[in-house]
Amino acid sequence: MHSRTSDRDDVRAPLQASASDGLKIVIVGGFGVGKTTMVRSVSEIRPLSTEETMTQAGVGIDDASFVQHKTTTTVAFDFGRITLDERMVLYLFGAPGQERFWFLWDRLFSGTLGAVVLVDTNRLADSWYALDRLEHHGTPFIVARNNFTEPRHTLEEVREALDLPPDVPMIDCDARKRDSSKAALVALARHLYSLSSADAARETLA
Ligand SMILES: Nc1nc2c(ncn2[C@@H]2O[C@H](COP(=O)(O)OP(=O)(O)OP(=O)(O)O)[C@@H](O)[C@H]2O)c(=O)[nH]1
Ligand SMILES: [Mg+2]
Repeated sequence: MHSRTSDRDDVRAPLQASASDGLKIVIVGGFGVGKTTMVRSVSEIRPLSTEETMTQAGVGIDDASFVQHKTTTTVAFDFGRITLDERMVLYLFGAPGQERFWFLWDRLFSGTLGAVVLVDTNRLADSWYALDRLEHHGTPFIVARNNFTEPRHTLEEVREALDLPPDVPMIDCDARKRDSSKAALVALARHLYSLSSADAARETLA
């Protein structure tokens, strides 16, 4: 297996000495929904990707009809980093989307604070597995709709279709754009913060 890196030239982003809190975040979702693209667009270091050329093994299993120009797929994980402030650093792990690599997911979730679930509303059912595993692990998450085509539904309609509770944040994003991917991570950080504040308030009241 070879690892491939992106073309970024702004790779000299040393970890600040003041950084003390590393938060592990995973980007999950169905096959070809844009997980690697999101890690690449937002990482401040040249991301590690384990992309391999798609082979016959995926024929009849992976629906590539929505991602016709896609020639590679993640076979282990993507890794990137983004500094939130002087102390906080996010470590980003993009999960592999092809079903035969799903056995890696449970390991990837270990020590994860939260997740961004990328969904393509043309293929909503592809998100079931991610949502199921996150619920199983009790990992907090937000849902980011990666708009490959002009959206035809409101986010509330998507919430209903995915049967998501009202407190799960949902946003639109374009995984190819750094600002948009960053906004997804900020939404997740806010969500995690509000959950931990709610926990602290409950403990105080108890
Ligand atoms: N039009 C459009 N294309 C996108 C967007 N995000 C990703 N893509 C393209 O969709 C394809 C799939 O993206 P990847 O980032 O490889 O998807 P992935 O989820 O990592 O795929 P697997 O690891 O194989 O599951 C690539 O060709 C991207 O350039 C988007 O927001 N809009
Ligand atoms: Mg990928």
